[in-house]
Amino acid sequence: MSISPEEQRCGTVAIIGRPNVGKSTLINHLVGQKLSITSRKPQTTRHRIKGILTQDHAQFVFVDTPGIQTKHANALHRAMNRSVLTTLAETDVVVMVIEALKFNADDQRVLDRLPAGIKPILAINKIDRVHPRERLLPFLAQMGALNRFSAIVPISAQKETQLAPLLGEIQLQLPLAEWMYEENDVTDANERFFAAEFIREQLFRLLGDELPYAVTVSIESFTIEGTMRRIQAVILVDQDNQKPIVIGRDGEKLKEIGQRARLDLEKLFGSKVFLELWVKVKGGWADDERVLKSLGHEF
Ligand SMILES: Nc1nc2c(ncn2[C@@H]2O[C@H](COP(=O)(O)OP(=O)(O)OP(=O)(O)O)[C@@H](O)[C@H]2O)c(=O)[nH]1
Ligand SMILES: [Mg+2]
Repeated sequence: MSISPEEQRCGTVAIIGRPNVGKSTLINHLVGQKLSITSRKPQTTRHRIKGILTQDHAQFVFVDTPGIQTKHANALHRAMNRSVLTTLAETDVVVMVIEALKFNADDQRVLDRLPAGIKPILAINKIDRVHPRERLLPFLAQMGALNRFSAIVPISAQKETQLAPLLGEIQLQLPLAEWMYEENDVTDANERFFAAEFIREQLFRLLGDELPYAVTVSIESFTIEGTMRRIQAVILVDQDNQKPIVIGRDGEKLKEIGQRARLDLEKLFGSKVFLELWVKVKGGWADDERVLKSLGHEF
């Protein structure tokens, strides 16, 4: 069925919230494809990532954002927080994600930072962890009493519970506008970007508690040879002593990182991927605006 341009709704939907509440997981499950990397550790997302869903009359352009935080203060984190606030200025709908039964000082700070006049939709995530479900009722009442939200929807992003009602609430706020993307588009990011992100995801998942914050990934070359993608990537670490940890004994760790990232990339691209990984020391990269710019952060 084709929808005439006059009937189309389209808009950007910013997904905001403190670190680790499940923003990226939500986008991936709304769009139906893994685009945004996730981990059990806070501040996994460093870039704004768009995920697009077209359904009936509506095209939702979701924008994943880095968790708003105040604990770290290097140039990377300043750029991350600023990018969230820029997103809000350009956005049609705001969805704020929190964890069920946990509304803490960091959540309050996210609310306090919102420009006056923005009434977000509140998505109360991870309700699969709440037993019995009735325990949610007083929490729902408490959130309602804040009088800050245009709607409140309890969900489980991971189990895909109640995502349809959430989409319904978002759709009510989407402006009448012609679609910006093709009906089947899921993202506007390029393959190079996903290569760097999917490697970074494995660094977050496989490298202990501190190291993920001291590493990043730079794609040195990306070529398509027939149906195969050939990718050369460098993992940048902050200090000499971090390099052997990323490489592991007999290179085992680096091999595992590469294998997992490669499988995810092959799924996303639908083609064979040949991935070569190196580790390099670049002291102070997270405070070097030139390096950050080259990695796609905006200043
Ligand atoms: N039980 C449960 N866990 C979830 C749910 N949604 C997300 N998670 C988990 O919560 C953790 C954080 O998820 P992310 O999607 O990376 O969170 P985020 O808000 O994007 O985090 P940052 O990018 O660091 O700000 C991961 O371990 C997810 O698997 C959910 O509905 N239920
Ligand atoms: Mg995230």
